[in-house]
Amino acid sequence: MIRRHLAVFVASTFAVAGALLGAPAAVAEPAFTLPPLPYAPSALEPVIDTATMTIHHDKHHQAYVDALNTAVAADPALQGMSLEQLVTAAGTLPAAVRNNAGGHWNHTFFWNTMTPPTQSGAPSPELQAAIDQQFGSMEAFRSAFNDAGTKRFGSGWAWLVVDQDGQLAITSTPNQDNPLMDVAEVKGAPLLGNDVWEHAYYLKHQNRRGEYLTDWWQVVNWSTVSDRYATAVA
Ligand code: MN3
Repeated sequence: MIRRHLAVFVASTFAVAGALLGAPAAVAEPAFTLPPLPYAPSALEPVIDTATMTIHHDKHHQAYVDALNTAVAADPALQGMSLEQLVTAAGTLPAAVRNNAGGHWNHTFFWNTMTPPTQSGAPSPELQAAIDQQFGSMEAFRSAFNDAGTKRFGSGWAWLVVDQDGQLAITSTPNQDNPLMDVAEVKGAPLLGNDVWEHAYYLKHQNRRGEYLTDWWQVVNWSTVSDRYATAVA
C-alpha cells in the first residue's frame, strides 16, 4: 500500500512539475491566416505568369496577413472582430488596420475572382442584362472598367459593385481601400475587383498597366461574379 501511494505521489508530482516546467507557454493563434490559392500558381498562364502569382500570393498577401495580425494583437479592442467588421469600420481604425485588413480582404477576393482562361465563361443572363442596361454593352463596360484602372494614380483597385441603389457601378479605390469601407467614395457590394498595384503586373507587363487590364478579362471567373451579383440583388 505504501509503495502504491508513493508511486501515485511520485507520478502526480512529476505531472505537476511537467505542467509547470515542460509544457510550452500558451501562444495565441494568429487571428488571420493566408488562404491557399484556389488553383495552382501557373493556372492563369499566359495571362498572369507563375512568378507574379507566387510572389503576389506568398509574399505580398502573406505580408498583409502578418501585419494585420500584429496590429490586431496590439489593440485589445480589435480582438475577436471579423475581417468584414474591420474592413467596414476601416475609417475609424488605425491606418495599419485599414491598410492590412483591406489588403487581406482584397487579395482573398481577387484570387477568387479569377480562374484559368479555359474556364472564364460568361456572365449570367441576369448580370449580362444589368451590364447592357447600365453600360450599353459588354465592350463599353470593359472599356469603362479599364479606364478606372488606368486612371487610378499610384496604387489601388478598380471595382464593379452593386451600389446602394441596387445599380451596377464602376469605381476605383486608392491603396488597399475597397467599396465595403466606410471611407469609400462609392460604397457597394463588390462583384469584380482588379489589383492595379505594380506588383500585380510589373514582371510581365512592366509599365504597361493598360495591357494588363485588357488581358485580365481572359481570367475573370464569370460564374463567381454572377453568383455575387445574384446575392447582392437578392
Ligand atoms: Mn496586390
